[in-house]
Amino acid sequence: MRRSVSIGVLATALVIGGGTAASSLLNLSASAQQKPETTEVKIDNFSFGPATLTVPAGTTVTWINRDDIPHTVVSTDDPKTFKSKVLDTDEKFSFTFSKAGTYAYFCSIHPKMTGKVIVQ
Ligand SMILES: [Cu+2]
Repeated sequence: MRRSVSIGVLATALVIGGGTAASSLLNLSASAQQKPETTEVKIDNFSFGPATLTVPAGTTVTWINRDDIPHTVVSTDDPKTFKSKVLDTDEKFSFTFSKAGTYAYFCSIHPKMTGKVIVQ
């Protein structure tokens, strides 16, 4: 009786231990392959920061206007890959880059403001 109880406890511990190991293995592969990355570009003082951003394909990039002046985020290609509305202070614009490539963009209100997203 006592013996069978302790075997039962051991078996339970093994199942719990195995389950934990399996799920952390699952988490590892999920973060390496499936978890969408999100990266921020800050707009401040008439510039994009970082001006050049390198991300893996599938990344969602969010631009946040921290300037007290309205700005836009518009890709330079034609047709436009992405084009934000006019972003007021603290407004955001997001775009998910699913294909590899180099995406140059600028602010259509202040065309001297330029940036680049490199998708690998
Ligand atoms: Cu601007």
